[in-house]
Amino acid sequence: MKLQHLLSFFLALSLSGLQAQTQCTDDCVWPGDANNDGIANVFDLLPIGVNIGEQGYPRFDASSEWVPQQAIDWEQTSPDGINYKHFDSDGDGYITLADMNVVNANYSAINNGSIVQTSDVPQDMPTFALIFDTEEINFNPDSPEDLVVTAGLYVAEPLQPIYDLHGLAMQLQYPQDLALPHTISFAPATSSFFGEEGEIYMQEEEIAQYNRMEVAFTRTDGTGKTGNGRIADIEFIVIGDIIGGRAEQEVDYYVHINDLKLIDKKGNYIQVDILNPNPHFTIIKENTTDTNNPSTTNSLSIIPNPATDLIWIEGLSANAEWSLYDMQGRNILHNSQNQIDVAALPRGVYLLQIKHEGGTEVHKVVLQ
Ligand SMILES: [Ca+2]
Ligand SMILES: [Ca+2]
Repeated sequence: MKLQHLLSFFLALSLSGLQAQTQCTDDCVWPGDANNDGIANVFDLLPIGVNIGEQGYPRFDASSEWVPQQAIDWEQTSPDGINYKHFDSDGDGYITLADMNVVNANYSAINNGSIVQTSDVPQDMPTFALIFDTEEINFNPDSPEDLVVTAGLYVAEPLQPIYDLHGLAMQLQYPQDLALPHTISFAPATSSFFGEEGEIYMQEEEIAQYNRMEVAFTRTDGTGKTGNGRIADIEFIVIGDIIGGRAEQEVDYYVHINDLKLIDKKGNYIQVDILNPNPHFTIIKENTTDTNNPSTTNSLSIIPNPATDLIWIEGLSANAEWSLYDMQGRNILHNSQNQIDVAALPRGVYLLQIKHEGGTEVHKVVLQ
């Protein structure tokens, strides 16, 4: 620490003591918003991860609360112009894994993501792709078991590797009508050039209200890795009941890469060329003896939808039963009556699963 910084540090300490009631107004630290874009989410884990081990001025009166906090500028600034004080989420003067926990604590779902630009990218950019391990999967409506489909995240090509990759964060949009909450999970890939489990800090967040998974992978030892290939595995579970209740013979399961950031060991963001922003696989319902059985299609009506107080299930047979799930996958109500009292439930989106003699169908219900 240079003498002048030391002096200004103690001066600021005494000033901040005098101005304890004054709100921070200029270049304030919001604990967890490391990249200073207004919210705390997976993308903030990248600059923290790159700079683990760095140290600077602690914040006076530091807290991890989501309030703007006065902080003295550190001597270090990232390549994109962010002062390192923003990476010290908890304000203790050290950038450590503990600062990532503050991102977690102040996690926000507000940002709906920016659409990834794929046009006008230079030819020499490293590539990025989400590739499903299978293009088609068969589903037997007679024994509706859950389907498991895996995919990989691939970075760069053998002749055009990515250099010094330190971390990656992305938002993945999933189909609300096909993916129930908690049916998508990520893991570092084995034998990856980027590193394996244990070398990599991974955090995944589900923003069920926006049908979105957010994930970050960051190395924690300050090094970057050069190479190409699969760096992460993704597992998708498709609940058999959902497919069994649909009329179509083929159902496409699309995901969309909403936002993506890669960072190198020096904190520079690496631009990549996303090969396919809308990857998908197709679920093919096998022909069974009663393919034209109308009762296997959605035959019931949910009235009204959106609903406020009461929902009626029109056409519900005597021996049918239903379950209402919230978007966290919790079973809220279960019954067999043809009316549902939803007046007391929090407003939002729910999934109504109805089991009847013709099969199972799932309806999305909105309470407003
Ligand atoms: Ca942020
Ligand atoms: Ca810290």
